[in-house]
Amino acid sequence: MSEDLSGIPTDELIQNMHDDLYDGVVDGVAAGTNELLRRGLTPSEVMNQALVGGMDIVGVDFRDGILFVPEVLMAAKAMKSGMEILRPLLANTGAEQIGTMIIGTVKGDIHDIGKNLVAMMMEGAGFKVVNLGINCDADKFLEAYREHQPEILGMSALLTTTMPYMDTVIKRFKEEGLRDKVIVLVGGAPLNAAFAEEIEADAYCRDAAVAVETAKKLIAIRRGH
Ligand code: B1M
Repeated sequence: MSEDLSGIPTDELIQNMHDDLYDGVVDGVAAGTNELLRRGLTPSEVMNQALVGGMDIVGVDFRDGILFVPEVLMAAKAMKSGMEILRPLLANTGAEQIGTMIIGTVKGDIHDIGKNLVAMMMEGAGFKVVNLGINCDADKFLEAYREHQPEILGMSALLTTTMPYMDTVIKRFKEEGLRDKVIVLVGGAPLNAAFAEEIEADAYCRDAAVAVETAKKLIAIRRGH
């Protein structure tokens, strides 16, 4: 999709980007992202409609055994090319710094697209974000807590087999006497509010926008306003 995109209707362009994401065409996704921004779509609209929408289709065919890991990795690479273009736009809203968040994908799990999206949106909302990456064990979260003294600890898990590790992290924070000092937000496709409650996280966040809202709300409550 390196041709002139200006004549393609927006709906069709988004559809083409879904196809390019599905096929792992990095340049096509990057070019489409730039073109949608040029047309005046907001960075969030481009992210949700073109990128997340495309990855949802990949997810369905991955689940159904139509796509396999190598193809999904290519799709992830294409998605990241679009996210890189959006990152500075989402992260530079000039918002006043509200607080600090550490965030990581838990041990055993290497999915990082959603977690990175949450990190970007939190930065855009005025948080300092320390992104700990993937496969984070409890020690890594604890070390980062001690170094950065964040108000928010965010954890992401995309696998039903790794989500229980969030409980391990929270228990370690309790053992170290640190649990009450930090707001714990959790997210990822297999989670829900009941799970968050069960492991005594402060909240489950369905998506990045909810993570931002919830973080702001819980910080305000904690600060007493
Ligand atoms: Co994987 N994978 N994957 N995968 N993969 C899933 C998660 C799966 C649902 C696919 C499926 O079967 N339909 C399935 C899990 C099934 C289950 O456990 N119930 C699965 C599987 C099985 C696997 C492997 C085991 C496959 C294998 O090897 N046989 C393997 C595991 C590797 C491991 O982690 N140890 C694996 C590997 C991979 C790739 C490496 C190929 C690649 C990851 C690349 C990368 O991330 N760099 C990959 C991908 C891309 C997916 C799917 C297709 C897409 C995930 C994604 O990026 N979505 C996924 C299918 C799906 O989820 N529908 C799938 C887009 C992203 C924007 O959404 O991550 O949900 P999401 O994030 C959202 C919210 O969930 C929330 O906000 C985000 C933005 O709105 N959120 C948070 C997420 N984290 C948050 C943290 C917060 C708050 C909100 O903190 C406060």
